[in-house]
Amino acid sequence: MNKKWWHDKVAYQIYPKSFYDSNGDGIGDIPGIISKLDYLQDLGIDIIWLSPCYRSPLADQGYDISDYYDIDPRFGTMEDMERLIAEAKKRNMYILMDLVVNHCSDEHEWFKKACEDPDGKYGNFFYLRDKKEGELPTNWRSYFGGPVWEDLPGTSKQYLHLFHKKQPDLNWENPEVREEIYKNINWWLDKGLGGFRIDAIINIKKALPLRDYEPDRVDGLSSVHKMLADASGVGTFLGEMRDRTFKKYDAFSVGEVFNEKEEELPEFIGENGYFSTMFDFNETIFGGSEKGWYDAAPITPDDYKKCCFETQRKIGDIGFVSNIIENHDEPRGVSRYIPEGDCCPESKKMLAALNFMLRGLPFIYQGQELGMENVPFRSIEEVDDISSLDEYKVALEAGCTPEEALNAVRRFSRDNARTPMQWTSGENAGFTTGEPWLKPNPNYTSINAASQENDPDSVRSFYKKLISLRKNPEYKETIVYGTLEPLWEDRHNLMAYYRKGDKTLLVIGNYQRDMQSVTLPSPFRKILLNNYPDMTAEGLTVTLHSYQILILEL
Ligand code: TEU
Ligand code: CA
Repeated sequence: MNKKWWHDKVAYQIYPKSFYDSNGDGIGDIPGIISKLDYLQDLGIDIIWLSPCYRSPLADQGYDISDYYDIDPRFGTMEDMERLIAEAKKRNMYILMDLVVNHCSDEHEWFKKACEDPDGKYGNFFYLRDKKEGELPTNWRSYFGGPVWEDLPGTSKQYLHLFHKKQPDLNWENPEVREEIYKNINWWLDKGLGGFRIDAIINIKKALPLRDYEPDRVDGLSSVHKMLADASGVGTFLGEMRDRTFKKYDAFSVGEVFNEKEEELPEFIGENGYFSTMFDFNETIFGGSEKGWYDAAPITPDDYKKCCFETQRKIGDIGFVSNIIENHDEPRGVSRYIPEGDCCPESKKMLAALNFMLRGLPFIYQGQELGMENVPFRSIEEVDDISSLDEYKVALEAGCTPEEALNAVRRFSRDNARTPMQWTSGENAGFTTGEPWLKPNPNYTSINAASQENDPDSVRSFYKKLISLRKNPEYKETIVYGTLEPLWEDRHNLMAYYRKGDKTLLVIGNYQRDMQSVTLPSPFRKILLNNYPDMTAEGLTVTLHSYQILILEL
């Protein structure tokens, strides 16, 4: 495998609105991020992905962009953004922006011009169809609920939106649209960005001609996934985008790719792939149901292990996958992947190490390093996220009681990850001096950065140790490039694997409350990491404590 500048790095995702508010308006901002760069550097972070902070009506929290060349005033100014890039550079850090180009905002000037003259140049920037009374162009259900078609204001046409109605889909079939997008990407790369995280990118290719699919819910609509499975040729767009933009800059790109076909992996992330890497969502989609969140199956430790190993096998040495425990669209990983009632510093550290030591690029989502947990929402009024509000409605319509519907939201709400970063035990978790746009998780009094930074046994300190292990010159080669081989794969509630390179490492996690013994295949030389002060061993037999994780050098 040809080595790339980003292979041995550690990445961190910031959700700007909830990271740190520098001016007391209750909304996190870029100057706030700049003031926390030292915190991130201390942790060992090299690459920072910012969720969108372009000009936006924030209908989907910035994933609806009205000006790709501007920063939303709520997040700061272009000067702030340039300063962030420069300050990061001083610390040998790279900034990634979020590339949201499947759709723009209905407040973007392209869309406004399309409304004024739907048959003109900008009409062809979108998917427009003539409106027919009592009939929609297709029966697809948008990701956020309801049909994907909406009346184009002031015209006799309708436009397509796979996401919210304030997120009209851009017509990638139109070369002028693609030119505009590449121009913008290069404009940002010229400013010194390290690259991009690429949003919802599989959606850019629609199956043409547009047609209906089998309905899958009582609303008579069909999931967008059916259409996407039927679409082919996205690679032509992705390859063109790579060649016209990222490649020229040796920029880093990480794709938000769902449902790629296994045989296409080399095209996506192999040598000269469309992207540098893409996220592994195998764990996050596990148990998902076509019916909605209320019907989703929980994931057990054995399932979690299976999902991780499945991805590792699939990718092999084709390329580099990006590993996550959570992101801004998912519940907190510790609440999801640790059996109920067992969330504690030990189990959080175990999960961290199991994920972090996988082959690939580790991404940490803000607050994950503190072990931040899901939010105990008391009512749906406390939820802001459009996706959660839709799923609540879907659950009620399917016959759930309000409590059952709220439970589904508690389990999966995107707001679980969007509450303010917990900096201190002070008011509003130290996130803002004003009124926060979303209430902090009440557990900030016990889970916060200030109390963990100087505690050698904190979850944050454990993350720091994991990061320094990955960067330790003695083990780096093995951890970054070594192969991954599962061990004792059929053992219940145990996840173990080798990392083999110039060293042989063994990661063993006791994924349960009860103790459990294993017999090592050979004696170990050194304990590289342990979430307990001790390790119980007799000869080759090791008895692991509740949720104990060991990284051993054999
Ligand atoms: O997400 C794309 C996506 O397909 C899902 O993860 C989606 O957010 C989820 O099904 C809703 O519960 C990306 C962004 O990460 C997400 O925040 C945006 O809302 C979405 O694209 C639209 O830009
Ligand atoms: Ca602010």
